[in-house]
Amino acid sequence: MKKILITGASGQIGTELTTYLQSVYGHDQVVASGRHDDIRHHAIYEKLDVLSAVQLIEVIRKHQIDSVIHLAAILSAQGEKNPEALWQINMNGLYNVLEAAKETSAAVFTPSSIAAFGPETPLDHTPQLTIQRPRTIYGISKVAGELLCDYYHHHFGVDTRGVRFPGLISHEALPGGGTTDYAVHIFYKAIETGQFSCDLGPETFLDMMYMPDALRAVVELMEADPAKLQHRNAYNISAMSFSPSQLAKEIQKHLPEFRMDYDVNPVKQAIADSWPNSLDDSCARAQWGWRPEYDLSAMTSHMLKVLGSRSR
Ligand code: VAH
Repeated sequence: MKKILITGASGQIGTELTTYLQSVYGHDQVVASGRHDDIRHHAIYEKLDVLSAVQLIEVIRKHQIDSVIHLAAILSAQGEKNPEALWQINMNGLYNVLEAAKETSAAVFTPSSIAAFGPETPLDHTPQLTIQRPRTIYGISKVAGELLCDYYHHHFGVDTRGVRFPGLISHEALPGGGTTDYAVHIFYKAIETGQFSCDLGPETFLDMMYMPDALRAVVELMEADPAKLQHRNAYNISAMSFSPSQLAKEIQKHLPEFRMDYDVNPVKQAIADSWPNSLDDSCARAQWGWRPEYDLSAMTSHMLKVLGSRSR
C-alpha cells in the first residue's frame, strides 16, 4: 500500500487505524474520510459519503489512492433498529467502493465479522469454511459483502481482502451500536464509578480482540503475498474468547472493588447467542502469518493503564 483512503475514519476502527497507518506509511500517505465535517485526528481529510459513487472516484483519483480501507458501516444492534438504513450503507456503500476500485485499480480491504455466522454454524472453534446463515441484517450484509468482494476479485481482478473481526476493544473512539460494546464500556465505568451493568449474560462467550492486534492484521493482510491468499474474503482471525464474568474477574485483579451486575438486553443477547464462541483462525496463520499479541490479561492491563492515566 502506498496511498490509502479510509472510509468511516471517525468510527471505532477508523479513528485508530488512521493514526496507525500514518505511523507505518507516513502522514501524507493516508487520506481519512467520513460523512461529517468533524475530524478527530490530524490527517488529510475528505468529506465523503460512500453512497456517492461519483464522489468516491473523484477522491480516489484526486489523491491517487491505491488502497481503500472501507470501514463505513452500521453495526449489528443499531442495524436491527433500522435494517433499511443498514442495507443502504453496508451494501450500496460497499458496491460503490468496489465499482470505484474496478475503475481505478485500487485494492480494497473491508472487514467482515463473526456476525457472518449464525445459529446453525458450529459455534466452537468455528471453521474458515462453514455454514453461514446469520439471523441479523448486519450478518446478512457481511455474508453478502464477503461474496461481493470475492466476485469483484474473480470477475474483475479487483484486489479485495478482508478479515472476520471479532468484537474489538479500544481506548480511543467508543464503539457505536454493536453487540460487543459492553467489553469497551466496562473499562470506562470500572475507572469512573467502579460499577458496571452488563447488557449480556455472565456466561456469554464471544471472540474478542484488542485494537492494536486488529490494526496490525489490516496491514499484514494488505501487504501479504496475493499468491498465498486462498480465502481473501474473509479470513477468520482470533485473539481471545471470554465471557462478561471472566472479564469482570480480570478487571478485579487490578480494581478489587469493581462490581458488575446484569441488565440483559434481549435483542443483543439473542444476537450474541447466534455468534461463535470461538474461531479457528488456522488459515490466516498459515496463509499470511497472522498471530495475535494480546490475550485477556494483557489487554485488560493495558486498557486500565491507559484509561486510568487519563482520569488522573
Ligand atoms: C458488533 N462490534 O457488535 C461489532 C462486531 C463481532 C461484533 O461486528 O456489531
